[in-house]
Amino acid sequence: MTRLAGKSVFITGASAGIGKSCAHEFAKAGANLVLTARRLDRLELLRQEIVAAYPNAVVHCAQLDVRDAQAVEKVVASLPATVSNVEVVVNNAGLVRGLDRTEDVALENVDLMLDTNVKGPLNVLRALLPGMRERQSGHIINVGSIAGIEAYPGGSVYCATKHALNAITQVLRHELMDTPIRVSEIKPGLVETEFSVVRFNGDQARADQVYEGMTPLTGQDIAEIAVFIATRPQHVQIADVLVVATDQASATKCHRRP
Ligand code: NDP
Ligand code: 8X3
Repeated sequence: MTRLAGKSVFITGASAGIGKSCAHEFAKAGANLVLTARRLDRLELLRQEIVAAYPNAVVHCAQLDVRDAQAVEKVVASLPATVSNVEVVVNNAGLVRGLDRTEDVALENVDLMLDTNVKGPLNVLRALLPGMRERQSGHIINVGSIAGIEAYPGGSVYCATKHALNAITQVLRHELMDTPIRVSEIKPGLVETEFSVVRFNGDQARADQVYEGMTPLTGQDIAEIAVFIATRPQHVQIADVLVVATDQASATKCHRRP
């Protein structure tokens, strides 16, 4: 039995990549899950996979676009009793679009990234934090990025969103310091998920080039870290984890084999 047994874990962006791996890992740790994303069909398939692997797992799926504050409130307000006391929230939903110079970024992509990566986690926190404060219990795990502490050409908006999330994480630690609620951030470097396919608008070949000649992290690597963070004793708050592939030195430097 782990410290997470029977606890409710709310994951955003659970339909793919890191969020999907988190769903598997938290289920393995005995948690009850709330899986959210826009693609409900994927969540339902994931629920079936998890229940097949862990027959006692409690899994609640909800279609959710984190950009929609009212929808977030509605999903949180209608959680079934088995998962309504959310103990851990993994603020993972996020995306990048394009690699354009600052002056060339399409306005719709500016909004898309800011709304998803910054307003999204804020919407989720606004809905879940009051309950955590009331219960005097909870753990916020934000999925930031190496792009939240570094910057690279073509990343003005995405890097800005992850720097903003880093600021939000730090603010929360101040605001919640006098409560038992913990706040953590994981900042991954290159993780091979659907992230780059989304960045390059479905261009799989271009996405593959991002990881060419190097061994990137996997969603599973990040999920294991998330569960590690969530299973420390109550007095231990892992504030910040920067995790990169062994082949990666910085946001812009990777060792690539021919
Ligand atoms: P994926 O594209 O594989 O997964 C992204 C997830 O976010 C999907 O489940 C998607 O679900 C969800 N999502 C996107 N927009 C929304 C939205 N508006 N509302 C709800 N869910 C949404 O990428 P990753 O798993 O790699 O990305 C997860 C997080 O990790 C992101 O925050 C990303 O910035 C961060 N990250 C990724 C790195 C990488 O190299 N892959 C490195 C560092 C950080 P759906 O489309 O069904 O809504
Ligand atoms: C994802 C990593 O370097 O593509 O956050 O921005 S990077």
